[in-house]
Amino acid sequence: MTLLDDVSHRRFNPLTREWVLVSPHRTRRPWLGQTERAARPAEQAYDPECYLCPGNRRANGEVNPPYPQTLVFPNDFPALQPDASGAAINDSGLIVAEPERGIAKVVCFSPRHDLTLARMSVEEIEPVVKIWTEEYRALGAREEIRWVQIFENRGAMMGASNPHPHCQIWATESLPNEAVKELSSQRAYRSERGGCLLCDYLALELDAKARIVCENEHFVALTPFWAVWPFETLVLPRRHFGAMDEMSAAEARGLADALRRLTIRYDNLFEVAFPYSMGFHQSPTDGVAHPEWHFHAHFYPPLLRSATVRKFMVGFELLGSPQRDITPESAALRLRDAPESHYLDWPAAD
Ligand code: H2U
Ligand code: ZN
Repeated sequence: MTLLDDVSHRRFNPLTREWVLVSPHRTRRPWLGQTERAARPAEQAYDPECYLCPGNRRANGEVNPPYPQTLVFPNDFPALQPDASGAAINDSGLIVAEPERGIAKVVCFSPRHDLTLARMSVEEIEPVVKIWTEEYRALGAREEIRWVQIFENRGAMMGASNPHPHCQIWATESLPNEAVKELSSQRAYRSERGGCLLCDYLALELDAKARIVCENEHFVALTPFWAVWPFETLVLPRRHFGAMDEMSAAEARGLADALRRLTIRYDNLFEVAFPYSMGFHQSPTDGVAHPEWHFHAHFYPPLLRSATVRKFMVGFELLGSPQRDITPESAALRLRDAPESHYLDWPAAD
């Protein structure tokens, strides 16, 4: 890569078959634009105003039970309706719409309002992985559900409505855009080259080492060669499988451990509760086998150069292609160099 270290270039994303423009020579430009307030972790273990804390009332009037570990409930403001019906519209292939059935749920990771994945132990994250697995399996088994999207918006900057550790699940009748792109790329790769796109990619990255952030026996977190967001990462299992319900107990624990290590490094980068959107891409649940699909998680964090300066997707990025300044290699180096003990646990400096 040395040849491209200091020149504008574009990189190819084989999962989406899209390009990202990289401008490494531009990293020193001054910033006089908008700054954000640094995200501070919630301080109380229980917040009487929080609709996710145990014993509190939600918007629909229901009271949360005194849950000891995790809590799953149907989203009181669901973006999808299970019984959406009506005639599809198709006017000359130009004005096209169809009803979309689906289910939306909320999952609380912990009864503690002040925790985040980075502040939870592996033993505390394991039940979260178990709930994700059960929900993927149960929702995916429904005849009308073809895609189960588990995602976490963390931090007000990413639109999270509440610091209480939680994620959402949207299960849909059709495959969303990203799933369609990734499915077609993984299928084409398998039929043209005989192997798995992400298995082969992981082997290249393990060999190159430049973009590896952290790893354990079962999972590897890396900044993909084609990353768009400054500190974007991809979490990949070493073994080829499509979804959480194919994980062994050791792999489930390995996933909990990988998520913990990665989110601690994120928080330590700027010593803030690092905002991000993350989610899992698992095999479609459309009733056919998916030998091409390699389970993975994407982390898309918006912060760029400090706790208060974020990246915006504007201008050329909306009208052309996404663009980045710092290279994925330098982002990986900074994340790799960040300690694996959380900054809030560091001894106070005198
Ligand atoms: P976000 O933090 O990612 O916005 O997720 C919180 C979800 O919780 C959001 O989708 C739901 C919102 O609709 N919610 C309830 O289901 N019940 C409530 O009492 C408040 C919020
Ligand atoms: Zn709470």
